[in-house]
Amino acid sequence: MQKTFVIVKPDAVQRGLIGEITARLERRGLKLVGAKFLAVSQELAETHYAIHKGKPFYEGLINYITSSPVMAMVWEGPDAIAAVRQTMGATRPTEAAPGSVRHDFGLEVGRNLTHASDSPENGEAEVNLWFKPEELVSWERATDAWIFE
Ligand code: D4T
Repeated sequence: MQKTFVIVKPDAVQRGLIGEITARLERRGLKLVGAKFLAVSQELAETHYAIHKGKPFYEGLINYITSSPVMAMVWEGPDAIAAVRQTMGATRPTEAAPGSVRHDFGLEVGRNLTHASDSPENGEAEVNLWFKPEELVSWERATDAWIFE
């Protein structure tokens, strides 16, 4: 089973969308295995977005993610990385598929509501960056057999 890392970003938290976004992932059948509500430090933001350092939008991105609390989560499921990115929609809300989170709630790439890991390697690295092993919960869900083949 694959794990993926999700952030409900400051704009989505401020807009009261933690429940809406979480509900969409739950409804899809993904399983929550870790969650925490936190203020992102400058250091954590810079490590998480290290790949974007030097790009024109980098400073704005760091300011945005550290501006207000976020909800960080780990979700599990078959092909969870692809499934969650599909639920979130394309990075630019105006390119996101109708019905996706970014389409339904967003307009601008710099206020795109969520983050979701984009590869198994990044997923693993991001889970390890944001969560200690003991903060992840391995659990049996009563509906697993009706969702996972
Ligand atoms: P995140 O990482 O936030 O889930 O976004 P994506 O994985 O969908 O997209 P990304 O890594 O390409 O971009 C990271 C982050 O930077 C912001 N951004 C991106 C921006 O403000 N302007 C831009 O032109 C781009 C490409 C949005 C997401």
